[in-house]
Amino acid sequence: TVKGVIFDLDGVLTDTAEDHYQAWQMLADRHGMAFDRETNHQLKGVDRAGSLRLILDHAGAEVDAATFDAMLAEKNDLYRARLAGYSPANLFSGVRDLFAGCRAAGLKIGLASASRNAPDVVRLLGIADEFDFVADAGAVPNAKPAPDIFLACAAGMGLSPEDCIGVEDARAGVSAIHAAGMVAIGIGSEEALPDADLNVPAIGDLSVGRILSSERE
Ligand code: B16
Ligand code: MG
Repeated sequence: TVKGVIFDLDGVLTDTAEDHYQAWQMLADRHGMAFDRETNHQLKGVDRAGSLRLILDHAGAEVDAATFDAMLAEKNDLYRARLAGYSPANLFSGVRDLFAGCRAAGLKIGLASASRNAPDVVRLLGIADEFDFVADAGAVPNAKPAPDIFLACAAGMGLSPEDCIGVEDARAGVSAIHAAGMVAIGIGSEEALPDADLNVPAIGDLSVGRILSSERE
């Protein structure tokens, strides 16, 4: 039986995925590294250091540890500058209704974002109080596609993983949900997220009814 729904943040509840991309693109341009939107797909759901490693690999660049850390800080500054303009208007349409539906059905709501900035983002979106538990990306040993953050979120809500459903927009995230033993709902086409148990084009297309029936599909 479904008792909780665990949401990813970037690309699921709001369009920060685009801001992450723009910040990485600016960093890559500044440092003369080849990078584009296509390559960016591999970064979705991947944590900050993992993303930079992929970008450096793709560009065939190598940097020392100090430069690596400086680049991480530089990207985060670029990203946070974009967040400064965020407000509740940046919440994807349908999220509030979906959360209300989850509550009415007695389901708990959790957040499992790889982003260290997630607590700030949900505050800016005006939904910080909607969550029964917000998992801390900095406190789990292994990033997505490892199951750690989804398991930590289920535990934080006092639920067993098999009673939770995960909602993700990234392949690494869908893998993490499955590794945690949960049903995975993919926000995106079957082509983009072939491993999801149910695909919906956008969060606004998801209802509590579909969440509850996804378990039986
Ligand atoms: P930060 P999610 C992920 O968030 C993003 O998809 C990914 O692009 C980003 O690099 C990662 O968070 C780390 O974010 O640099 O803010 O710690 O999709 O898991 O909500
Ligand atoms: Mg995401």
